[in-house]
Amino acid sequence: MKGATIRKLEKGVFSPRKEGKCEEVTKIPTREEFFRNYVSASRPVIFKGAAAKWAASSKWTNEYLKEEAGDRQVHVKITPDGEFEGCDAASNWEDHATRVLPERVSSKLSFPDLVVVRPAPHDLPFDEFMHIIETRRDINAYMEYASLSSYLPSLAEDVEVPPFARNLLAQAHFNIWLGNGRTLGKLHFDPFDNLLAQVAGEKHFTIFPPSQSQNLYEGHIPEAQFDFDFETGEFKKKTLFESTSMVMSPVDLKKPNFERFPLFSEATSLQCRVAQGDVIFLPSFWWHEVQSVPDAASRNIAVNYWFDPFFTKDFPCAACHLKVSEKYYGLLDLLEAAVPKDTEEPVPIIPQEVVDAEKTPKGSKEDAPVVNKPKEEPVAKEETIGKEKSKGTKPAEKGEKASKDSKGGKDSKGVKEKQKEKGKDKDKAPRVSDEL
Ligand SMILES: O=C(O)CCC(=O)C(=O)O
Repeated sequence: MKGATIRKLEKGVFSPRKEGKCEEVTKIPTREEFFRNYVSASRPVIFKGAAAKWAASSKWTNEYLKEEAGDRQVHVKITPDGEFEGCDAASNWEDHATRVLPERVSSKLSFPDLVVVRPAPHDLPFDEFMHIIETRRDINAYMEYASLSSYLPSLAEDVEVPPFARNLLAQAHFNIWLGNGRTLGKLHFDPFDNLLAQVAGEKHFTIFPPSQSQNLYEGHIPEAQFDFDFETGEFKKKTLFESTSMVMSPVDLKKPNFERFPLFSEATSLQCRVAQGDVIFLPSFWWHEVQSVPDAASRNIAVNYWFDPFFTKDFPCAACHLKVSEKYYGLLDLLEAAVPKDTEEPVPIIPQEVVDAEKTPKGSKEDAPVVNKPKEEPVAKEETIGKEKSKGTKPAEKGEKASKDSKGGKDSKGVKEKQKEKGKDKDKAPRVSDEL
């Protein structure tokens, strides 16, 4: 019985074949509806206003944040142009002349001339960081995927996992994203189910389903990291690493190079505008680029929960399909219990016309010219310290991942120590990278 359900879910994952917008709902779902219609369908959705009543929405003025947590030490990332983890030519980096990648790494690279650019890491008191956000226009400092409960624990009580997502998936990380609202997280995926709540400002997501991974050239890309001198304000493109990112796309959505990445012309995206108070559900392995937009106080604040994924897959592996994680087989009873006796179909809350529109066959008028566009709006990235592909996406990444996460320092210890050894960003919550 479960086998049939699993096959049906895996075959039925949401995979839009024409450009469009994210679904938006104003009715907050029950836990069963959330699971059935979104999590177990790998279907993104925006729940309008689902976090509007959070205490954070009214309390988190800049003054309150500084008063409450100003003396906490935080870990931030800095870039000159607001782009976080985009790709660059390796030849632009100082170390380039002397770097020789070992065969075990170079043999895995489809684009050996490219690097994923990590921002410069910096630790400082939170009130100094807020001062930078408020006053400096020459640099872009971002607390990205920073553990809220580790760095700013007193703020954690002002937010909560939305009721429809409680007691469902296992929480892996609990992050704050706080910046000047001019940051662009470049195109990537995360091996987590993501619920992100917008506290201040907006985020504009451009998203692509996991089925587009070949069109987005999923693969290993070596990493580099900016050096930043706080005294002089100077950035240097200095350090190249042997480690590789496994989750970033080499395609630049703002200026796609169709000659180099011809399959990208086949990729179809959805645009998702997450306004203040909204919560977006972004299923695991969905590609996303995220343009932040500031509020009137020139900042952008979001909080997100990353959950161990309901659908998992090996990565990087552009041809691999999503599989229901064994970890969640027990949850399938929720689907079976909710199915009316005389039918095996789950009860949709998605309007039938939306379902029909999605089934429009490729080559039909509607899905004709696939324009990839976010001419105006880019999107996000993020990193994860990776693992060997053969180890899959299970607890491995979790242990390696990121920064101090919502489960405290335990999970991050391995990562921190490894990164210290490597001289890299000590507790970046990686956009999965790999030591090949
Ligand atoms: O908001 C951003 O800058 C990126 C967000 C993101 O990548 C995520 O929520 O996974």
